[in-house]
Amino acid sequence: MARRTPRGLLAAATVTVALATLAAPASASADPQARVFMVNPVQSSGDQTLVDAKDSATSVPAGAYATATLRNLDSSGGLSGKWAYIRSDTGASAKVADAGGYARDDDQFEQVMAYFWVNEAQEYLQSLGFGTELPGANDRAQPVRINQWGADNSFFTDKKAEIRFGKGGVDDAEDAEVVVHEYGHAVHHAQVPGFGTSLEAGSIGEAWGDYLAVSVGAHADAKYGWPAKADIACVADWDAVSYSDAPHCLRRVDSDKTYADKVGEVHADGEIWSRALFDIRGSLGARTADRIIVNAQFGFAPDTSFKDAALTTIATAQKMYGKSAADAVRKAFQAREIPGV
Ligand SMILES: [Ca+2]
Ligand SMILES: [Ca+2]
Ligand SMILES: [Ca+2]
Ligand SMILES: [Zn+2]
Repeated sequence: MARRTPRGLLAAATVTVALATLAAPASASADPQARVFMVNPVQSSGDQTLVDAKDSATSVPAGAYATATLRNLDSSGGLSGKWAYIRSDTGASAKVADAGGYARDDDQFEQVMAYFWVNEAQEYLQSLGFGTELPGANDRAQPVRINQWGADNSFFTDKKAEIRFGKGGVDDAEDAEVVVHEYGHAVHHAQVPGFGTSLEAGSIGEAWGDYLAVSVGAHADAKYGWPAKADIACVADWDAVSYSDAPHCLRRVDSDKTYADKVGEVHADGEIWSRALFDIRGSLGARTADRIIVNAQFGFAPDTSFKDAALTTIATAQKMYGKSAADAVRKAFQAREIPGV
């Protein structure tokens, strides 16, 4: 009966168009593929003897790479998309069409890794509801600059809201946990502009980057079925081969540090906070923990203290999930002996 009305005819025509779109050859719309490390080669293989060997292609076996889809790209043909765009200062810019063929000795490999893992991190936050049910947390195209510095240092600059990856030792962007750590700073800055002006706030920033790196890596491993053969609490297993003893870790998120162990350096003191985040994950599971942790961060002052940030996180847990969740969060901060919690 509806087909007799003009509106019904239009609807029928629309259905035909939709079916034609679906029937288009899959190859025409297939997402581009890239070679990436499965978080990092030490974590995925468990081989603590891997070495950088001056960016040698042969020092990492072919089995350390996986082929994965590059998502959310624009139509430029370069590494530019909804959640990330890559600027390169060394070497030619990566082409999406070639992304399935780069190896670690190609400058373009780090560009691909940075795009893939920044996108992966924002997709993870989106999957937690940030950007839909909850406010977005850096839900914009993140600028990333590769190999800006020869030094073994990567950082987030809040003037340009840009992430820069260095290339000392293992090229920093060859380790997804370094990429996501830096992205963590961008997330914090997007949530609270200028975040990190006190020593304790700066420590929370480092802790969050480390924790996010572990969480996004674990999520990706589960999602893609990638192997994880190193301790989950170890951050940047691959970047750290050039400066740590085995098992190689830049830092850990399961240290026994308490508030009394503060030394006045943000990375070291961050291990107090990241252990609390890791314990919240252990109590509540990754998804609930991360929804609470990220949502709480919107309420942190730029110069927050451990105490104030802990109390805000406990209150956020109470509001989102009730008393038992709030109790679990409080217990995690109390175990770190943060005063006033
Ligand atoms: Ca490299
Ligand atoms: Ca490095
Ligand atoms: Ca790791
Ligand atoms: Zn950092």
